[in-house]
Amino acid sequence: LRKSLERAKDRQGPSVGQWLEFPGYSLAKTVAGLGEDWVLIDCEHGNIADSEMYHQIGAISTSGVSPIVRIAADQPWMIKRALDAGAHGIMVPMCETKEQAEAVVRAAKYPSKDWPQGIRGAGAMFAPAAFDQNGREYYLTANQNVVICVQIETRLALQNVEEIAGVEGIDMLFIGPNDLASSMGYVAFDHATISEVQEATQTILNATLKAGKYAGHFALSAEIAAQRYEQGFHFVNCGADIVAVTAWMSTEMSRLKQL
Ligand code: 3PY
Repeated sequence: LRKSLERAKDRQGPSVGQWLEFPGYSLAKTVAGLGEDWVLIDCEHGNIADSEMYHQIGAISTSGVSPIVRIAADQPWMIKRALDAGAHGIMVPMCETKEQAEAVVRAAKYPSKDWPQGIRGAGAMFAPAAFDQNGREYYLTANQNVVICVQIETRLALQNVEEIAGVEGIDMLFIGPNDLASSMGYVAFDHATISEVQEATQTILNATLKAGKYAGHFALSAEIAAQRYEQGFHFVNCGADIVAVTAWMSTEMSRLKQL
């Protein structure tokens, strides 16, 4: 995951992935063979329970792709579960303050000389395999390898974005455009056409780049993903399982009705 992010920083192509809302080993295994750098397991809005998250992480990581988990909320125990299952990165929704971002970092780091403030408990049984490491190696390298990402998706987060971007240990800021628009009082799905949202997006991107962090943006098509990469973002998805299923099936249904 970090390699793909560095590649994107060198403008050698985006760190690109897909987004899962549905559970299932087979789905994750199928999607993880499509040439992505990462696949995100959405435990915030998806229908993906804790044990399903474990299965999907195994399916994705054994395909040589990085599993990322979007946890449901900024709770240390959720961060611990995702990392112990073997996530290469975590995405934390609705981060609004520097204090919240600092708490996320503490929860995601093992206590060590470099991170004495870390509170992650030792005892990850499945994570080493997801990194192709033994337990000792994993324990020694997780603090450097795991990518910590917070979502900037509210007005308050926008106000505090420079402080959040400056928090040591936060690797990436990821914009959730639907929630950002919603928090500004618009209909979430209209975000792409609202100038206030697009100005906020640029402000967040500028603060992220200024702090030397990775910038991510949600995208549901190759075109949008490419536009966001051109704009300066590093990390973009280019679809989601539920969108792919509904788009393909509804197209075929209407085509059949025309035949
Ligand atoms: C948003 O668009 O608000 C997201 O968080 C992406 O799912």
